[in-house]
Amino acid sequence: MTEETLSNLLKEDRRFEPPAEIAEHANLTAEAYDRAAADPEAFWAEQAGRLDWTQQWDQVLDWSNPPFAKWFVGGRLNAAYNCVDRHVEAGRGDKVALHWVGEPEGDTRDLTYAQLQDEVCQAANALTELGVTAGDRVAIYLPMIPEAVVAMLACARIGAPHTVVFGGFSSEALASRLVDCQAKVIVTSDGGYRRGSAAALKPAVDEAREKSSAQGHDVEKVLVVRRTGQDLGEGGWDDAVDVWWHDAVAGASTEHTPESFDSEHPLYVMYTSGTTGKPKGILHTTGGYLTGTSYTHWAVFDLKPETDVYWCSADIGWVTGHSYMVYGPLANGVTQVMYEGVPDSPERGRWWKIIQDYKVTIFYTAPTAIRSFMKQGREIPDRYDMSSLRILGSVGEPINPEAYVWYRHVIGGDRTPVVDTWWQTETGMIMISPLPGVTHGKPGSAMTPIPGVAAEVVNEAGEPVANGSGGYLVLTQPWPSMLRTIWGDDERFKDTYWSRFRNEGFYFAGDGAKKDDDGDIWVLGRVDDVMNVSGHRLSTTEIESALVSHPKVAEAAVVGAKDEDTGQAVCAFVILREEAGDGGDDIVAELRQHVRKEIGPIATPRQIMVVPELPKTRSGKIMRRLLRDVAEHREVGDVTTLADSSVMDLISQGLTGTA
Ligand code: 6R9
Repeated sequence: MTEETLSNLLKEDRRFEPPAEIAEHANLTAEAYDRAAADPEAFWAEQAGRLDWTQQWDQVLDWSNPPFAKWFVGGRLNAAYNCVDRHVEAGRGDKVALHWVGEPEGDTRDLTYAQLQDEVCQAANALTELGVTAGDRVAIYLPMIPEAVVAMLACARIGAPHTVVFGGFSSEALASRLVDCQAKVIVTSDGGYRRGSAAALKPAVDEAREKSSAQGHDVEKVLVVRRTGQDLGEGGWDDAVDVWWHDAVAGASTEHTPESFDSEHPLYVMYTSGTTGKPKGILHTTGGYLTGTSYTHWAVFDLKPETDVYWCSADIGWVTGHSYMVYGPLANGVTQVMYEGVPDSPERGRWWKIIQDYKVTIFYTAPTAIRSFMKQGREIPDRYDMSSLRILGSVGEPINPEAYVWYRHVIGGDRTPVVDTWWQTETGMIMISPLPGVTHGKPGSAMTPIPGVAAEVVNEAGEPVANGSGGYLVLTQPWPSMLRTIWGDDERFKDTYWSRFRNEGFYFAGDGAKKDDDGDIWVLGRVDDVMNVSGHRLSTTEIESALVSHPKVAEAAVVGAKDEDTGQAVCAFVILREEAGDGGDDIVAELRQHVRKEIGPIATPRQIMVVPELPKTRSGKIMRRLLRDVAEHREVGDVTTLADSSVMDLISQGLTGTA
């Protein structure tokens, strides 16, 4: 990214001071930044002390063979023990670990830490009985039900790395993951609830198993939770392979002695899409990952485990569900909410009602959700009492300043700091974020690396850019929860993340970013989302934020489409706010004029299409590749990772009558 661009976002000058009550009792204060920078290893050793180790490490970091790191070398621990048993042993067995809220109204379940311990032990015994031993991989393909958490922890307890596959993914996507990590067992359910009706899961597992066998890998057992009770259909059950959870797990002993594993023992593999077709299996290991997630969950959300009620709306099939619904929060022994369904079923206030009912104090969600609530208008959240909230978090994409301010104002009643947290599947933990009691909020900026983390924005030559300039976001020092490799592909690991700035030894995140005049970081999205219009580099985020700042616009996605004259041209897809109706006859001209005014003539969209929905992944990332297909009049490509695959049809239908 060059200097001439990306200046519009930085005109954003609203600032929010940390509230006095939070600052006064903050878990971390400003001093932590310097202390951590002065001696990172000592700082991380201190954070590792949050966990219970059965054997202390001999060395904090072994970085003798970069980029292959080892953290807390020689240390031993059990991740599930740290997330569950130790809280029970400390007398907190009766504390609620999960307030689970099913999608059908009234279908709720509270699990205490003691109950969670019993179920995890039972599931660990059942998996062992099915032949799973330490090192074997277990695939988990479940809806957002407590058994998903139990299954993950049971795997961790017996040292079997799990790979959770989002329940909305196709049998094809599941099969490719089964084959890549050679999963021995799958944990799934008959189905799950979505918008009030039961949707089958098990048939997709059967298909995936067949596809996997055709590629030479046989899954041995499938453990099936009965969630919906739906008919499995003809041939829908294979006695040689399929086992009911309620038989195998509920019948198992609640006694299980956790074994200690090496700090570097694999904890899980999480697949994330790469720039090429084949998804990358990101490997996380035990001691460093748990240290990183528990520390950041405590520091970034200023967690008070005794009194907070925490809710992260992410799906468990996404890394956020792993780090900030399972491992971080449970290691910290907090009470949290887990919700099965979609935000707007059976009614649009569902999320806000959950916050009201459970008196949620910390809420963590994605910009895409916030923008869709903006679209519906504030009357809906205004019906609920959300005064319990004290901290709001955002993750997954750059949060547009308008969405940030709306979130703070409408959901947070103008009291709550918003922490815009930048991180990745690969980083395992939050890396760049404000600290709610220390940093003032700047809408749209993730601010600075948290204490213990070293990040920079560099130019092509790997040199830090000056304040006010843009470049590539890199991490300049190893961190405990860093990915260890791509499963089975060390070369791809080195190429993807460590080759671009090989000489400097930097981790290349794949994101573009800018430092403002104060040196604070604004993440601008993936570097491949940058357009080149008549030789000017424009970021999609910048134009999208300009569009979202128009009062009639709720969401916008911008892509660069091939253009004979300008190389690429700006094409925008917008969703209007409900109160804007159809936007009026001149809506397209009005929005083009708005972008022109906000950024400049060069950024004026060639085309603006008003659409009812945008194609997104489950983690809320807009799939611009598909929109580019539309903009360039191509057949729409692979949609298997879309959260809702019907969206592309809606968009094509909605395209009549646009400029
Ligand atoms: C946790 C997660 C990682 C990519 C990342 C970046 C984008 C995430 C962001 C953000 C701007 C933030 N991203 N958080 N961009 N501001 N606060 O999302 O992991 O699914 O692996 O995605 O998401 O582009 O590189 P993952």
